[in-house]
Formats: sequence, C-alpha cells, structure tokens
Amino acid sequence: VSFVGKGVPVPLYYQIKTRLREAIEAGELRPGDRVPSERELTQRFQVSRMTARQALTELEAEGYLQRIQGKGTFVALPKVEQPLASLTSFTEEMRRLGMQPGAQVRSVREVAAGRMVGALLGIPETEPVVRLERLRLADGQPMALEVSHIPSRLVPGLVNRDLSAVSLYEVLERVYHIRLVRASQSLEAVAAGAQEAEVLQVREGAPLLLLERVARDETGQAVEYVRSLYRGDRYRFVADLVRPRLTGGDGTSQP
Ligand code: 16G
Repeated sequence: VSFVGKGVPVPLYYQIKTRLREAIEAGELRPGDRVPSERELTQRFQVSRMTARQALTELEAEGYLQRIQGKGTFVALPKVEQPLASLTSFTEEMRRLGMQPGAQVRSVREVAAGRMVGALLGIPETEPVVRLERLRLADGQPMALEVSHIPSRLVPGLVNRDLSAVSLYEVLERVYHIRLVRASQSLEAVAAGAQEAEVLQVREGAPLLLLERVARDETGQAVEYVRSLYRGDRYRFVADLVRPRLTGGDGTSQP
C-alpha cells in the first residue's frame, strides 16, 4: 500500500507505524528483513522525514525493529526464551535452542574476594577468587557479558586453562568434580553504559537485564557468584508459576 490518508485524525507517523507493525505481525515482513528506510517511507507515503523517523524510532523502542549502524533497519530477530528457574549453563541453553554457544574471554585472573563477593560466597574477604569475565556468543552474536567469581581453592589451575572453547560448568564437573545443584538468582533492569554497550554491540543506554546468581554444590558450599548483563533485545525469561497455598492470619498453613 502506498497511500496514507491525510484526512484521518490519526497522526501520520502513527499510521505508518501501524502499517509496519501489522506487516510484521502478519508475517509479510519477517525477522531479519530490511524495512524501508526513512527516505523510502518519505517518498512512499508523501510525509516529512521527521514523520517517517518517528514511526521507525517508536517501533525500534518497542522491540519490533533493530537499527544497525551503516546497514539499515531490520525486523528484530525473535528473542531467546530462557527458563528463569532452571540451573543450566549458557552452553546448555544455546544447544537446547539449536544455536552455537561461544565465549570470548575478556579477562581471567586471581583477585582477593573483597567484602561483597566474600560475603556472597561465604569466604573471608582476603581469600583469593578466580575472576572470569566472558562475552557470551550465540552463533557468533554477542548475547551477554558474564563476570564469574569462584573461590580459588576449589579450582586450582583454572586461571591457566583456555576457557574460550569450553563450558565452565563442564570443566567444574569433569576436572574439579564439582556438581552445582542449586542457586539463588535475581533479575533486574539496567541501562547499558558506554563500555558495556560497545562490547555487547548495543547503543549506550539500551536496556539490559542484570542477572546475579550464587550457585552451590551438594554440600551447600557456594561455588560461583556471577554478575551477568544480558541484552534486553535478545532475551526473554520465562517461568511457570504455582499459586502458593493460602496461609492463616498467624502465618501457618491452613489444613
Ligand atoms: C550461565 C550462568 C553463569 C555460568 C554459565 C556457565 C547466569 C546469569 N549465568 O550463563 O553463571 O557461569 O552459565 O556457562 O546465571 P558455560 O558452562 O557455558 O560456561
């Protein structure tokens, strides 16, 4: 369709936006397809550049479109859906979804735990931990920036291993015979800072999901504290919920 009625009391940008959104929802435009540029929309709908831009900007903000600097605007790829309540590794999740997991080790070194990490891992602040910073990739695309902390005494020699082509959880199991069985995890929204934005290839201020996890072995020993930034445009976390049993006024369960 190449005409937007000017007599209708709906803002022009909104009409264009609706057209594009409907085309995406109907599958006429598929994930990864290039959508018309501002200039093309300007010509096609006989509107100002500003009007065309507003339509694209809002669709991008709502997650329908993705702009790639110097390449154009594309229909956003579907998000990766990840269970929130399952203690899986990045590698396992990517394989489950049929994608190729990868990691770029940005730094790995031994540092003193410090007060906060020490408290989370239940060790003295002076105790050494391995601090491992990895950019996680799916089919070569940046997905998350993970910073793991593991008490050094549990993983002798880990700092010297090449961790770019292996799963950390697999190394923990196979090499160190550590099996993670439970974890506490939190999830909150943050905006990408300049440096994180560059590494994750998103714009500064883009929404990210901050996940923090403390994972434990069978004995209850905390093995890993991780602080990860997941791309908000690539992830959607899902959980199945069960309604808790009603409790009485005194906090006890009712029969
Ligand atoms: C997950 C975990 C991370 C763990 C990694 C191991 C979160 C937010 N992330 O990404 O803690 O280090 O899996 O993955 O919980 P790997 O075995 O593929 O290295």
